[in-house]
Amino acid sequence: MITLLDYGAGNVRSVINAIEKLGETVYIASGPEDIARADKLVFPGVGNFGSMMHVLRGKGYVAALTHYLKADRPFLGICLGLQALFEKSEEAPDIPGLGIIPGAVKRFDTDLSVPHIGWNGIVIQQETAMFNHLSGAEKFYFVHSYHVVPNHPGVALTYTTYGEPFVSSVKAGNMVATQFHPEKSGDAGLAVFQNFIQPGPGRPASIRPKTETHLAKRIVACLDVRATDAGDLVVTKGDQYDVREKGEVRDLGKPVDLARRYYEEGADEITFLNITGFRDFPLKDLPMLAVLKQTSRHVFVPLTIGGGIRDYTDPSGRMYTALEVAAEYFRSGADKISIGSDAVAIVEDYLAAGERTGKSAIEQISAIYGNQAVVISIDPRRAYVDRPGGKPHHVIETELPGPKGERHCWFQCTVKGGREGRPVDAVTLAKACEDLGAGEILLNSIDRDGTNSGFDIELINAVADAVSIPVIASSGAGSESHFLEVFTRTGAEAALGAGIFHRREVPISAVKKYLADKVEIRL
Ligand code: 1PR
Repeated sequence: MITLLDYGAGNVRSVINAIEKLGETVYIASGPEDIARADKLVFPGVGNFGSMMHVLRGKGYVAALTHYLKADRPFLGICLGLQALFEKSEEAPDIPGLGIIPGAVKRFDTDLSVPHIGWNGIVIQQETAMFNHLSGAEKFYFVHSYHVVPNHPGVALTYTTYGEPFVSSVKAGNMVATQFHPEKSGDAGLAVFQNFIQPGPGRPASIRPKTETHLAKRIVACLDVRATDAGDLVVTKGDQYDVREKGEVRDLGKPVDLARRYYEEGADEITFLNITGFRDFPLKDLPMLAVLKQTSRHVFVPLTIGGGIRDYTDPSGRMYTALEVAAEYFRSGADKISIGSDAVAIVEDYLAAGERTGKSAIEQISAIYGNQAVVISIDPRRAYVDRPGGKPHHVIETELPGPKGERHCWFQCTVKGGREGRPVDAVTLAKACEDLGAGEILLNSIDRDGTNSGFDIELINAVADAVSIPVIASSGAGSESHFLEVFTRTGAEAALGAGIFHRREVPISAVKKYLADKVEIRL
């Protein structure tokens, strides 16, 4: 049996699912005495270093953990469960860590996007059974803005490169802790758990000289989900956001089945968008939560869910905050939530007030679950103008003239699934959301959605050049070469496809095969 330390933030469900998938039982510690009794302890952490240490102290876990670790008992720390082992972190300079490993946790100091999100390699530095049955060439899923810097390099188990090499896991005796998320790293990650649960006789992956690793461009499969008129929850797909064909909602399959298929085909991430979330209240929409719960039992790559994440008052007058909605999604297996319509309202208020209030959904959710957990889904449409001046928007010169031959355009944000245009542009919105604490931009295009005509390169460049957080390019993928184009002509770190995957026009595996010798990807 594995004891799991859950201090109440983020997605421990996926760690439980991964361990249970391997046939092992999980006992969730409910107090320090459970740590003392554990045979093998897993400590997954997400969110903020300061709030984690605060909760660990408040619940009396610090002494129990320190005692457990000093006795060299089997321990697997994940993400913040690694960072907690160090003396201090730049994320919360006044709050001490456990101090088991001398050293500090530092923020990435790089021109690259921060957080470091996605699949990156490892270079193994110590003999360990933790990587039995692996070659060492696999990629693992990372999502973090801070990394550990041990005083003594001998504790490093692996290095990974993001701008500079950093220590991506440590090992000392029976204590192993990884910055990457084995529970989100597909088969390679499951192998790490298996080796922790019961290391078999397999050959350990070989130690390698310190070489560079590379972050992969991500291929994301997106499932737009809604109920049909008959009330069945289905994956649908629009043409420029119109999901009806001959009056009926297009039904392209069951959400859980499709998500599983895309995982098996090699999707690096899966996104569910509850596309009628703007009018239905998701906490009443239990089937959507059930979809997430079932999916996360079998799918071990990151799951994002969007739709309806906003404050809400139900007919009885009960008020729900966006944070409560997000928390329910995280508890059900989501790694990230995506905010669409509400982000536009938040940014309009922020621009009008000229300062942060700390009260918006973006600020509140990122403060508790970390910036990486908050994705902003933008639904822009091109608005053509004759000339660049005269508009308070980010206007670009375009190679795709408008209906009257206009040579300039801006990208107008919309809400409610494209039904309503707002007076804010996608570039301004993305920058403001980054200021407020968002960790990633999911950049759709109503003009390209469902057209199979390729991504809107001008839109993606305008936004990706303006922000330092990762941008997921979305809308218009129709062939393998469109993915190559978006990765070579823009700074997008991920590209999303929906229709081509649902209609089986091009499988994800074919996209990856096509890209394999041209851009860095995870195979
Ligand atoms: O506003 O916070 O409730 O979130 C609602 C979410 O639902 C938003 O993220 C919004 O983008 C999405 N949404 C709302 N209506 C639609 C619709 O299609 N009628 N879908 C919709 C948006 C865009 C992508 C699509 C890509 C790729 N769909 O999700 O998957 O365009 O498609 P393609 O590869 O087939 O071209 P809130």
